[in-house]
Amino acid sequence: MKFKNTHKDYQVTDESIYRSRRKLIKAGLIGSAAFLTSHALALKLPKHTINGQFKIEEMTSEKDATTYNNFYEFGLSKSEPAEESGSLITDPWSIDISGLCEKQGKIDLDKLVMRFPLEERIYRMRCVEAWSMVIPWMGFRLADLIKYCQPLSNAKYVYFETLYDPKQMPNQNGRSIPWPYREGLRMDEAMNELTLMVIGMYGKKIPNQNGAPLRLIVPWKYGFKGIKSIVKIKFVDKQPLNSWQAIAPDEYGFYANVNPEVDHPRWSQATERRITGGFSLFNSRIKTQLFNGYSEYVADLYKGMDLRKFY
Ligand SMILES: Nc1nc2c(c(=O)[nH]1)N[C@H]1C(S)=C(S)[C@@H](COP(=O)(O)O)O[C@H]1N2
Ligand SMILES: [Mo]
Repeated sequence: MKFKNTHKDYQVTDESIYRSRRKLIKAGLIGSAAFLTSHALALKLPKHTINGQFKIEEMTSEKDATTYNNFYEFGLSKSEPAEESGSLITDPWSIDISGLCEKQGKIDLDKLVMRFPLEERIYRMRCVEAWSMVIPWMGFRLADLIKYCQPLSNAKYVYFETLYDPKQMPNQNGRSIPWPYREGLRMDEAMNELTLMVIGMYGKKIPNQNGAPLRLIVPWKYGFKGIKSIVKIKFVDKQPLNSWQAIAPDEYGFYANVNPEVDHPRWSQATERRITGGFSLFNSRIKTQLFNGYSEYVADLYKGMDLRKFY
């Protein structure tokens, strides 16, 4: 796969800064290492670095990534999240930390974000429905947050919950999912360097429909693991039941690792429709990669595990 200019979709407000950055890249001075962006590039985001380590295929346009969504709290169609999520109030926002850890209680998101290094990373996102995108996210490592929480030695999993508030999330009046939306990761998956807590995308604050103000991104897993609008993080000793597994355990497991060889009972996972240049039936079908192409970072986590059994 050829790397294309990762910033072509950006609203770059300061050409000169952009050009000097390109010069540095050409000179090999920053290469794949992270470096500080200017305020111009950061737009309304706090200061963060751009981690070029994960350069991949052509990015999905900002428009597609922010208008073709799954966020059942606002409706079951792909367009409703963007249309209906204006009612969600994301500031102020606090996260409740509990369970098997030293740090306990509510913490203001703004204060939390200030504690950790922020960086942008471009990741593939593969939905279990067999479409995919390439999106520049911005956030901090879940590993940093976990260290801050000081988990106890018997904490084996991290459990997450989305906000439950039918006034702000109108489809929570419906019964599609036993609300709130829930997810979980094994501790070593949560600590993996790829696992991000995301607060921005495309150089801006993350929009409501994509999970504002804080969501999880686990790029080697199916998109449904990437729980949105998180209000609760709990350290637990038993594998938590995630929403999709609770609804249809034969179709959706706890691990949900992207795997072209383990089909969904109702469709193949061998290929995916890559959404670039607008969603259409003619989007290119590409081969799905094991762990969504991130094997080198994550394959060790599953050594000796039967991936058909632990889907
Ligand atoms: N709270 C919540 N989180 C959620 C979902 C949801 O319905 N509710 N959908 C999931 C699914 S199925 C996918 S594919 C991704 C979609 O993220 P995106 O809309 O930012 O592309 O969010 C995931 N996180
Ligand atoms: Mo999904």
